[in-house]
Amino acid sequence: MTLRKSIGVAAALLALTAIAHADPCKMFIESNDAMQYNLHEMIVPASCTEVEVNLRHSGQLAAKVMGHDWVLAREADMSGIVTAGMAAGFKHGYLPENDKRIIAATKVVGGGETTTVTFSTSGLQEGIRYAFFCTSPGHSSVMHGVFLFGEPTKLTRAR
Ligand code: CU1
Repeated sequence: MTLRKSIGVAAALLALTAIAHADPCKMFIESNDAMQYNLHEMIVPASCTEVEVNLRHSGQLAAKVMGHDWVLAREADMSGIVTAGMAAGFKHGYLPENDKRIIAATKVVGGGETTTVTFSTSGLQEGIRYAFFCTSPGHSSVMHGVFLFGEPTKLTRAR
């Protein structure tokens, strides 16, 4: 391959990546060895019928030591799910089985790993405060954020 050709291929790949990231129904969130997400708010337009969330662990620590997941629920359900997840343990991805409060969840990943979850927005309502959080024991106090579906201005004041 000539240099010019490889530059052309690289440019085409970059353009493709830009298109993928521009899709508002596809979200990318990172986590690290310092027990952090890189986002504190995620807003999905009401036009999305499906949402794809990609969670990357950019650290190096193993899943058993510093594993992270991405779980979506109503904000009021977060602490209950986290407690039940802790009881379920690592073997079950720190998630209670068949828990209807969980809207979407990824598996737990360790450093260098990526995981994806795709879910329908048919169960989501505008104006409700949802939360995304990590169910690894002790993580949700830091690793959580607000998740909104549709116009943020329609958010009700009440929790
Ligand atoms: Cu975590």
